[in-house]
Amino acid sequence: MQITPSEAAQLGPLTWLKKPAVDGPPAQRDPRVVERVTEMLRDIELRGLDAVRQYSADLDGWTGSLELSQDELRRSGDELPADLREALELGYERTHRFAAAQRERLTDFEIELADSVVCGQHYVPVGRVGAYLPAGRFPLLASAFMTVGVAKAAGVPAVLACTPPSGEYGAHPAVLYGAYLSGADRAFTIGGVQALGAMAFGLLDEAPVDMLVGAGNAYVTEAKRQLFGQVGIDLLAGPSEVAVIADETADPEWVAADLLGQAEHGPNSPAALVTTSEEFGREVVAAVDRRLATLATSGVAGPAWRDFGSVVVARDTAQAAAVSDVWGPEHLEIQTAADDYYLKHLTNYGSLFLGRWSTVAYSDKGIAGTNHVLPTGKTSRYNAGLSVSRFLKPLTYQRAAKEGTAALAPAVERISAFEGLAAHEATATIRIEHIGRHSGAF
Ligand code: HSO
Ligand code: ZN
Repeated sequence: MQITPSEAAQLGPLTWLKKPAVDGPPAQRDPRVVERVTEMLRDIELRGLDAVRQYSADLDGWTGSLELSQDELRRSGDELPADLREALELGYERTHRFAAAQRERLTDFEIELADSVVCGQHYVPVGRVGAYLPAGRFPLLASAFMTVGVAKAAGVPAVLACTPPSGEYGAHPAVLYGAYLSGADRAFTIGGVQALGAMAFGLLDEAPVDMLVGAGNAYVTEAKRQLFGQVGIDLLAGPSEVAVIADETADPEWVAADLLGQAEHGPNSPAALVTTSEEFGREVVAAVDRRLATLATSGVAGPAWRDFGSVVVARDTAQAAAVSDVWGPEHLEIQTAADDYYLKHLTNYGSLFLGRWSTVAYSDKGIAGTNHVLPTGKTSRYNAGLSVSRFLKPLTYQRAAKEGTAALAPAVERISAFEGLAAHEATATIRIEHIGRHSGAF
């Protein structure tokens, strides 16, 4: 749980039943990664596709074709077991329906702020988006729904998808099937920094992408950070996080299972329980240890829990909510007798899972429908997860008729004159004078 000592002091006395072995948040931005990514991006910008091909061969062992045909994309599902294909189709469909519902609720509007002066706002999609679909330690099959699919639901006309090869076998068919379902316009077997560079520098399509989205390893995240500005991004994803607020009405085994459900993402994935019951907290600590003894991914989840796992007892619901809000975890589960209190009062989290029957993995896989590209590392203070609105620009416009001049021009003249901006002032004066000459003063 990422809470600084001074934040902890402000929260009042807390009982820690389990403290993380590592003091402070997971390390960020290794300088060697920063330097390597800078070098690679410079090289890719300079040498173009030759550099991309060389990195693909050297780093990923891939010398095959970079682009997949639409036919290959369509046929990627043929290689999958039917039940997996159906599960993916369900994930795409639910994620798409939620994104489409978000889109419908973003409404354009016009408002007449003064007589004959209308201001308006309309949503216009970003033109070209590049999505990175990771397939490293674990291929996360729902990533395409969350990025490609949501961009398409927003109306983005051109969406490219890049996914790394698994050695000589090329891109993972299940990842490709996700991209196909999500409506990717073009798909490429390219991984890491070279994928992001190729999309951002316009090496894969007729123009550079306007925006890069999707999570990846430390190199991918650093490449997005360095390219930000030149292109837009969704967010910079750090290690996946989970917090559970639970009381004695929850089942300690379920809570332990849910904590480990994200701890297995990586050895520096924080997982925390905040509880109002000390006895319940102790039961969860014991249950996590028991489950780790047989968990297939305990090699990752074990160190994650040891180094970044926390169990904290809060004195009441208000303090539990305050503790959670100071961290603002990526995923937050609530399993208490007062779930609605938390929904009403919490302000910082990536996505909220209310009640014991909601669990993070339901959303992770796209089956629940909400997005799994979410803010980490305390960035939920100012950021929300990926949604259609990120791919839509709320563009504003105004339309003033001649009759609106009285409501606009005199005040603009006064302000411009005070600022000493004579040419600004003249843009108002010239209109006032026109009316004075042609139809008398207003
Ligand atoms: N929890 C990850 C997403 C994911 N996990 C997909 C498994 N599959 C980041 O929110
Ligand atoms: Zn996950």
